[in-house]
Amino acid sequence: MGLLRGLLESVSETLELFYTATATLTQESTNGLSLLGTLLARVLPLFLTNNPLPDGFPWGSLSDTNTNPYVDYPRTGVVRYYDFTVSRGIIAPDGYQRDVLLVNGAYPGPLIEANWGDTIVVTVHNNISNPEDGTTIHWHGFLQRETPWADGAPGISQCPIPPGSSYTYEFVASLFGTSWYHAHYSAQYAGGVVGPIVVYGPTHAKYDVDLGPIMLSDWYHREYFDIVKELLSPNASPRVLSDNNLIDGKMNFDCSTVAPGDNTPCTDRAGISKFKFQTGKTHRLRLINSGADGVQRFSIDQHTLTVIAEDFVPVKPYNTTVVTLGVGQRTDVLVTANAGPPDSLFWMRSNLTTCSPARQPNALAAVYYDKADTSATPSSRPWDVPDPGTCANDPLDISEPLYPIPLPKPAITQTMDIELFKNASNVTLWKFNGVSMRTDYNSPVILLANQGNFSYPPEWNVVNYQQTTAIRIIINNKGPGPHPMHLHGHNFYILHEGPGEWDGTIVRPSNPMRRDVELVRGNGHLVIQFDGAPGVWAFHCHIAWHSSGGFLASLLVQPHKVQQMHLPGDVEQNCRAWDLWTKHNVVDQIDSGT
Ligand SMILES: *[C@@H]1O[C@H](CO)[C@@H](O)[C@H](O)[C@H]1NC(C)=O
Ligand SMILES: *[C@@H]1O[C@H](CO)[C@@H](O)[C@H](O)[C@H]1NC(C)=O
Ligand SMILES: *[C@@H]1O[C@H](CO)[C@@H](O)[C@H](O)[C@H]1NC(C)=O
Ligand SMILES: *[C@@H]1O[C@H](CO)[C@@H](O)[C@H](O)[C@H]1NC(C)=O
Ligand SMILES: *[C@@H]1O[C@H](CO)[C@@H](O)[C@H](O)[C@H]1NC(C)=O
Ligand SMILES: *[C@@H]1O[C@H](CO)[C@@H](O)[C@H](O)[C@H]1NC(C)=O
Ligand SMILES: [Cu+2]
Repeated sequence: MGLLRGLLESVSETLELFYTATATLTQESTNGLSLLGTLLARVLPLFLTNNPLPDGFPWGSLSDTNTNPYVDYPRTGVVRYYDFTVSRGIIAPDGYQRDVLLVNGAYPGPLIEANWGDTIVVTVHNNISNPEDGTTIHWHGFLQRETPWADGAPGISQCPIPPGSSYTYEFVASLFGTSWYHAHYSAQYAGGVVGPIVVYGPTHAKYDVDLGPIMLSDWYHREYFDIVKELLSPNASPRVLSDNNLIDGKMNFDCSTVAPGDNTPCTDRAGISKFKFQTGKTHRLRLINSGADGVQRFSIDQHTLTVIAEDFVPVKPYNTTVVTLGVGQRTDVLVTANAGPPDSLFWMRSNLTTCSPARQPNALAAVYYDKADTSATPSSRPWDVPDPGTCANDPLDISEPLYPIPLPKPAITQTMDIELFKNASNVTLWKFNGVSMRTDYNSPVILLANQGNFSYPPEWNVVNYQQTTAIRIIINNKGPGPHPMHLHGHNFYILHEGPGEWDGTIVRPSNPMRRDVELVRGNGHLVIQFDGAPGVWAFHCHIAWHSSGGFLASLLVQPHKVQQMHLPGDVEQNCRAWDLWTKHNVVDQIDSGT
């Protein structure tokens, strides 16, 4: 009896630690220079006004219903410049102190903003020292038409940026909506190199307040390098447990659960994210799963979510109480603050699903209406929507792109299997399309293709489609876990997703859903198709640990056109700098490299 009472007391004590809105740490000690998730975070505008295009919106009469964004976008001629420095730092996002990697001293990193059709230029300085390491940054979801070398995948579209060196990425924001950037070098982004991107564009859906990015991320107390090293050691378990779950980089942690002997500084009630809602008004929330592994289920107590975009694709609005996001996916939702009087406050929640190995799966943030006391702790009840346990995305037939595009006839249909295996040294790795990928940082495929060299070592896992552009891929997942499949440089059509083998059914062929990431469930299939653009495009599982374990293919599309491209001199110059650095330093490439 006494034991039971003790247990119950410890459970309610734990709940109190999580469910508290009073922070004990400063924002700087939890998140460096980031203000996301604080009451000081900027509310975003409807578009950036320093734009020379005349009258009204910068995109003129182009809209999200009348324009095929893969063909047409405004050529604004405006360039948005950013300067990023990637450095080591020490922060405690959930109270447990960690060595991390920061962009401009912030976790999450600074917001990139542009209008639809602007050009984004980011100069990245690699200031990683003690120890030094390479880096690259990928601009998730951008099409990189005519600029495939700006895609940020090491060994595929560029050499890593050596320590002490800089590299400038330049690309057009030809799609609009919500996205993010992250390091693509090893599993480095799990160490903190992530940040949000907003491309302002037309929207048929009306809202009053743009609350900006809400980044949902599982969080690990160990450094990414140590996790990968352990994962890729002989006879290791392929499961990696996350320690916590964050909203805009913040959450509380129960420090009494830290392993005995671990003397890392840890503080209870570090502080959760807080958001202000204007009573009666409609807010746009830009949800981004920027985690390393976990599938998120997002909700706000007593509020309906109206989904208006998924990834960079505006969709016909639909209402729901919970949205599911695999790693890399974005969902833009509208929320009206009409669930109570002006002094109301509610919990925002993001739960990792049952298929995401987690010690503490439930992230919390507080939502305050105008007149609510922002130091108070909400006591609202969650929606009663049990996790269906499929670890799949929400059903395909509920999301329909606003701008309809019928599915073209495929010129090729290919099957790619996902398999786990042990190599000759007993290391558990992934095979995708029969190969476990390992990149060569010093020889990016795009440079070789540009020089007319199309023969590569098998472990680079390059698939050359020659002249073919209408490419259909049937992905068969032979294992029990889900994988968020991400294709660089494209929004693919999603034909079907489900358990077992594909039966040939296509969901809404007149206008299939399009995205840049979609989950394939355990022991299931995912069928996609895309209109291939010239370039070399990584196609991989977005779970950082799986990609490290070789789960990546490089799709070489229209190689003859890649050969004719005029690559900027910086691409080769950066490879010379990387070659030089690797002559004097040992690159400890413990994984696939991506
Ligand atoms: C470079 O990194 C060091 C820490 O390793 C930091 O002290 C310094 O401020 C960083 N420089 C810049 C320009 O961010
Ligand atoms: C969604 O719900 C809101 C009320 O919260 C309602 O006004 C709106 O019409 C609904 N939209 C759709 C597409 O059902
Ligand atoms: C999230 O987790 C909380 C706590 O376990 C639970 O009460 C709630 O129903 C969950 N919400 C969703 C949408 O799964
Ligand atoms: C097995 O994989 C590990 C990790 O990639 C690698 O270091 C090792 O060399 C591989 N063993 C063999 C025999 O290929
Ligand atoms: C691999 O593991 C098996 C079983 O644990 C063991 O018998 C074998 O010696 C190991 N091989 C290597 C190369 O480590
Ligand atoms: C093409 O590149 C590969 C990988 O670097 C190299 O092994 C091969 O020799 C090259 N082929 C030619 C014809 O240069
Ligand atoms: Cu995976």
